[in-house]
Amino acid sequence: MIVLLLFICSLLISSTFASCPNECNGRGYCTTWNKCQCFQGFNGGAADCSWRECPLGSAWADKAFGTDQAHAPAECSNAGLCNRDTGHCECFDGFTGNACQRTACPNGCSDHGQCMTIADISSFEGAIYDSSTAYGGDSIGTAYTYWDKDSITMCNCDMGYFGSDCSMKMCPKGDDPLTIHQNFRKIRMDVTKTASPFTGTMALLFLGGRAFINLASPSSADCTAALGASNRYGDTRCVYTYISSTQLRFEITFISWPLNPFENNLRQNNGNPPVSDFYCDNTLATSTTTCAFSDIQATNIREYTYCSNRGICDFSTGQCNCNGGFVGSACQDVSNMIYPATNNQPGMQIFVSDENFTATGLDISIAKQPSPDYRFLDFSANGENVFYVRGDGLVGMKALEILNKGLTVSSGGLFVATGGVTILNKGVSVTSTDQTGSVLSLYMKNPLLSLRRSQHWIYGPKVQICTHLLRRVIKMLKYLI
Ligand SMILES: [Ca+2]
Repeated sequence: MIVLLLFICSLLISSTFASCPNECNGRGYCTTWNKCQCFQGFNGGAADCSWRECPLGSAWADKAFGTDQAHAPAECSNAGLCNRDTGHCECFDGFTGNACQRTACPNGCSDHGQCMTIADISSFEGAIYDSSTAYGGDSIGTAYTYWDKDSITMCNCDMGYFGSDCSMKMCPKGDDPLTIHQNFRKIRMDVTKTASPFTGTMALLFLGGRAFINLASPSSADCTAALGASNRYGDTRCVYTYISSTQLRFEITFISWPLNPFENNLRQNNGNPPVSDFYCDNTLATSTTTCAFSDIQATNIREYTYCSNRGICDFSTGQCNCNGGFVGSACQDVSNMIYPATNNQPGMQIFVSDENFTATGLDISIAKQPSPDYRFLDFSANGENVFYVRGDGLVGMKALEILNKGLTVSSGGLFVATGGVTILNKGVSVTSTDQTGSVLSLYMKNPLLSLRRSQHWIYGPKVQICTHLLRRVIKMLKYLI
C-alpha cells in the first residue's frame, strides 16, 4: 500500500514539474524549460508572472556606468516602491509622477501657480538673446536637455504671487512720495530694416507681455496707445520720430508702473528695468526688421517698490500697512494731500475776504536756518519740476515773464550764462559811477568779423559808449574798412 502511494506521488510530482507555475497566471507563456516568459508589464520578479512591473524613470540616484554617466532607467526612478499587485509606484515624499520621476512642487504651488519642469519653464518662460541678429532677443526660451530636464520642477507663480511655493502675495507698488526731483525711466527703441518700406507690427516684449507697435503707419499716439493697452505698464508716453526710410525711432517714457505689480517669481520690475529686459518680436513684420534698445534716462529714477517705501507689506494678504501720514493702497500719497472736488476747481484756494487785511496770505515758516537742502515751495507738472523756492531763497523756474514794472537788480548783478540777451526796443543805457572799471566790456573771439557785422550799431547816432577801449576798436575798424 505504501509503495503504491509513493508511486502515485511520484507521478504527481513528475506531472507538476512538467508545466510552468500557476500556468504563468495567463500573463506569460511557458517555455520548454518550464519557465514562464512573462508578457510585457508582468516582469515584476515573480516566477509565475503574478507580479506587475512599475514604470521606469531616470534614476534619481544610481551607480554611474561611465564618466559623468548615471541616472539609468529604473523602476519608480529609485524614488518609490512598486506595488506589485497594481503596478503603480508608491513614491517617497517629495516625488511624484507615475514613475516618481518628478519632484513635487512645494505645497502644490499654493493654488497660485503652475508646477513645471525645468525644461518646460526654460522653453516657455525664457527670453534669450537672438544670436542671429545684432538686436535683442526673440523671446524664445532656451533649451535644457540634461537628464533632469523632465524631473526637476518648480512653481511658475501666477502674476502677483511669488515665493518658491507661490504663497506670497505681492503688495501694491509705487513711487516713494518723499523722494522728489527724480527722473522717469526712458528708453529708445530703434527699429531698422534692410530695405524700406516698413510693414506690419513689431511686438515689444516686457515681462512676458506684448505691445504691438504699428510700423506701417507709425505715430506717437499709436505707440502710446499700444503700450497703454499692455498691463505691464502704467502711464507711458511714446514719441515716434522718422529717422530714415530704413530706420524708425520710438522714445518711451515710463511715467508710472502698474499699482498692482504684474510680476511673479520669474519676472520682476524695480522701476528701472535694464534695456536687456526688453525684446522685439518681428514675426508680424518682415524678417529683416530688427530693433535695438538703448538708455535715455536710467539714473535717479523714481522708485517702484512695495508700499512705496512708506509702509510694510503683509505678504500673506498682499496689503500694505502704511506708516502714519501716508495713504493709498501703495501708501503712495501723503495723507494731507488735497484733491480737487472736480477737474475744473482749484485743489486748494486761499481767499481773504476782508479788504483791511494786512497780514500774509500764505505764510510758510521753517525753523531751520536758510539752507539749500530744503525747499519752501515745489511745483511739478506730471512729475517735471517747473518752479521751486529753495530754503536759502534761491528761486528756480522754467521761464520768467515780466508783464510790467520791469526788472530791478538791487545787488548781485545779472549774469546770463547762455542764450544771450535780445533788446527789442528802448535800447540799452549804461550809467556807471564806478571810477575804476570799464563802462562796457566786449570780448569777441573774432573781433573784426563781429564788429563788421554790427557796424551800424557802432555808428548809430544814439550810441554813447565812451570807453577808451571801444574807441580804439572803432579806430582800428575804420582803418581796416
Ligand atoms: Ca520718489
